[in-house]
Amino acid sequence: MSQFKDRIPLPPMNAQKTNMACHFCIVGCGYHVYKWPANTEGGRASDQNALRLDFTQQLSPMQVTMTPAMVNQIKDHDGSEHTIMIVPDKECSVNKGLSSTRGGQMASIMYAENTPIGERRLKYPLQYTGDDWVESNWETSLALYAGVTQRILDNDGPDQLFFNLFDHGGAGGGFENTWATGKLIFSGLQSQMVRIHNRPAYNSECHATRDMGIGELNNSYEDAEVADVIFSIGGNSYETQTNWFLAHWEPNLNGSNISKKQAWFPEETVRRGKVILVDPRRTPTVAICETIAGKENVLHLAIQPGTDTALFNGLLSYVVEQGWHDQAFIAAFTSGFDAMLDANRLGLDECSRITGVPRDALIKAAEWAYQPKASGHPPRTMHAYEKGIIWGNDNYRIQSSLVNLVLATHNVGRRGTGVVRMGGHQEGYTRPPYPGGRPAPYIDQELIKDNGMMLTVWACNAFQTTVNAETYRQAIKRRATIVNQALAEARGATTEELVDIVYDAVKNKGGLFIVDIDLYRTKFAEYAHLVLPATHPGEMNLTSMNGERRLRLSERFMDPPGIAKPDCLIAADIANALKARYETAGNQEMAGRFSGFDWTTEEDAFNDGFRMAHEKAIDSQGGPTGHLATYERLRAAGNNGVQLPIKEYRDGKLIGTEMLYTDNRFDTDDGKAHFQPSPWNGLPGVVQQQKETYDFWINNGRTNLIWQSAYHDQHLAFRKGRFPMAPIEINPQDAEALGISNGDIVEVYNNYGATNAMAYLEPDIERGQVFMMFGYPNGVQGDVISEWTDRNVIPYYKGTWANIRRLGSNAAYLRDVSFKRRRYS
Ligand SMILES: Nc1nc2c(c(=O)[nH]1)N[C@H]1C(S)=C(S)[C@@H](COP(=O)(O)OP(=O)(O)OC[C@H]3O[C@@H](n4cnc5c(=O)[nH]c(N)nc54)[C@H](O)[C@@H]3O)O[C@H]1N2
Ligand SMILES: Nc1nc2c(c(=O)[nH]1)N[C@H]1C(S)=C(S)[C@@H](COP(=O)(O)OP(=O)(O)OC[C@H]3O[C@@H](n4cnc5c(=O)[nH]c(N)nc54)[C@H](O)[C@@H]3O)O[C@H]1N2
Ligand code: SF4
Ligand SMILES: [Mo]
Repeated sequence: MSQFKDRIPLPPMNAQKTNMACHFCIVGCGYHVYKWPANTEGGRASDQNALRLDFTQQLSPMQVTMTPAMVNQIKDHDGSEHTIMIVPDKECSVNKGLSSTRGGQMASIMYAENTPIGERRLKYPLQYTGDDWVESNWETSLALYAGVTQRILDNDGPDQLFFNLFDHGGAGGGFENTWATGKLIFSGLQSQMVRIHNRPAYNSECHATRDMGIGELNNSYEDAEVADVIFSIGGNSYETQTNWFLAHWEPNLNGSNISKKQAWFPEETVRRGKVILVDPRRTPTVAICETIAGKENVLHLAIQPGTDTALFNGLLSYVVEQGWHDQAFIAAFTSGFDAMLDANRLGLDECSRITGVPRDALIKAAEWAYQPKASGHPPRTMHAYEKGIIWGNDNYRIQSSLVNLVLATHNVGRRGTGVVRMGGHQEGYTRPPYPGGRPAPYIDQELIKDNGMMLTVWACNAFQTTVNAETYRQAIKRRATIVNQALAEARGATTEELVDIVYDAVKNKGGLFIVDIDLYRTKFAEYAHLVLPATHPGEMNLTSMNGERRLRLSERFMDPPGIAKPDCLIAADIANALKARYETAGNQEMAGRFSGFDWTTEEDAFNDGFRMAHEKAIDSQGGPTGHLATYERLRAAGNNGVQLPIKEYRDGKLIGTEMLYTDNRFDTDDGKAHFQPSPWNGLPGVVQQQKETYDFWINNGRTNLIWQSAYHDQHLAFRKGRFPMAPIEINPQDAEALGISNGDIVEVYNNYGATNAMAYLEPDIERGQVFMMFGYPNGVQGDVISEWTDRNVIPYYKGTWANIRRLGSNAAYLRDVSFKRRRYS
């Protein structure tokens, strides 16, 4: 990390300045990167530093956010040393100068020699010899990759080639990389045996809402500023979409936005925003909302886990009884309302019994969100949902119920409304059509059942993040070992001989040949046979769009470690190696399937993919005008970029779209939005059985300061020190009954597996429920989740019950970790 401990060096006037959209979460906050020679520094006067701020006097509060984590020292390939500073951009409409604990540390996670990150980043391709890792080069590694792939493809067909594959934007994603991998795997190899980074099949998190005609990112962040009510379902947005919450919800909830509302909606009653949060857990977001908005403007519906479908069906039935639905809109622009209502009707008492939400709270929610305002206008209610229902009890059914309620009350296509995912990563999807059907094959289960000969793991890590993870790891490790034994016998083998050896192990002995493409040697990579080093934003140019479809270019500003490459160029290398092999074999037809990868930069992949997407791909969000976006124009558009789809390029500017469906034409064949029957149907059998057998609901998800599987964070003392082991929030009375204190190591176990966690006592957690951080390297929550999925193979990550017992304490955890409450009280 930075050599500067006591002060922060300032960028000189001539520092290089580039744009960067934070590559962690969906929000995609705008940052500026300053880079300058390490032996120079800017001065304190405003005409002596590139920030143009006058540090000779005390700056006003919030004038700039700048911390030591925002600077680092790097070295480029030519040996030149530089200081970098990555600071939030005040002019960016997304974050308005705000950072978060994750994005604010971007400089610290960039590759720098002599840091833990620098030490652990992959620099060269690595090959497993059967019992040891050795460094290799691209030529040898690609020859082996292409050789084994070709052998399997020719003899056994594409369905023996398996992939665990990212499909998002941001780091480990982006339009360049989704396109390149999609072109390789779907057009070239034509394999359907692909799962997405966060679920065990190739499907959509939002099949239901899309089937009903509504894409899941349909408003702007500004709509949250002018909504009458924000209705948040299964999201903990302060911790997970931090600056969407802070820069756009907060001004509405604290009442500072009234004049903006008045200007937007002059005829309507205007009032301070209210928020309804549906979550079985009193989250840090609930707590902070009460502080910002006052308790009287916050309604927390602490439903029983997995009962969201019943909640929405009950609210819908009540709203229709009151006549608060928009009958004109329903008649003109939708279909299927009556049949849906017949199927879903649920009385308030029954709804209250199932969800555990008191009847008067249900009525209050309906009145806030749907009862016409004093001016006679219906309220503008923005519905925002995320993993509490996406990974909830029957994704398809819950989403149908939610969108039914939203459509009936016309809370889409009007400013201040929207029914939107809060989102995970940024988006960056553009790929040729998936060659498989719906439902897609359940890839994890296929691997566990000994199917598949080769598995490529690309920018994801199911060892820590899938369901039924313990069983999954056991199967993969057992099958990897079979290949290891064969590799250990290979001495002096040429590439072709190695291909023979590997092929024999996977064809005749049940082995699995594994390749991992990542930034680090992850838990999964430990069981791979080939590990390829990738680059991430900053080391490559990358485009992604955020949760309001805002497309930006994050510019390359430094060299990658060693000989690491952008994922899109790794995909191109693989395709080109296969093409050459088929040409040598005289098979022009197969060679043709791997042509069109003669790229030298990531911009080539962008131009081939995103810009041409209207001809080649599905679901690119670029629309027929995607070709208007060029790197040059995006660079000029800076951190505000352009909201997709692009309408036109005029006067040197890309003109985008703020809100979808304002014309009430939806994404269906007939242009109408389709209601869908989705009656309440209880918990899935396997889950219900767990619930009856074990004492605790093992709720799980994220905390503010850890990003995903902690692939960077585990190397940073500040983060790992905060959580040496996955924390599990538990009610103090439950803890007492089990003899558990803060910091104790506990075992969480059930009929699927067992894992450890670090107890964190929290009075806001209900008795009989706990909340465990998911995906952590030390304590994998997925070990205790069942393999149950909905009809589209979407898992129920949030739905598992288990027992908990105290193992003991670790003196260092007790000494070093703070157990201060993480909620405002
Ligand atoms: N129990 C439980 N499980 C869950 C969830 C849950 O809520 N509960 N949530 C699910 C969700 S929503 C998600 S998104 C998944 C996350 O699951 P994963 O996607 O498996 O986890 P990540 O940590 O995001 O994995 C990213 C990997 O890519 C690498 N990487 C980063 N940038 C790059 C790059 O530019 N190129 C390459 N090649 N590699 C890169 C990182 O080092 C890391 O190893 O977990 C899912 N699993
Ligand atoms: N700090 C941080 N931010 C992140 C990430 C990260 O790793 N760290 N990851 C990013 C990614 S990839 C994603 S997908 C998003 C996820 O963002 P979120 O969905 O906000 O995060 P989660 O913690 O997975 O789950 C949200 C809530 O679902 C609740 N929940 C559980 N069961 C139910 C239920 O039955 N019904 C309802 N209504 N709620 C339920 C949980 O109590 C939890 O508070 O976060 C993104 N942002
Ligand atoms: S809110 Fe998300 S995008 Fe913004 S700085 Fe934080 S992690 Fe990055
Ligand atoms: Mo996610």
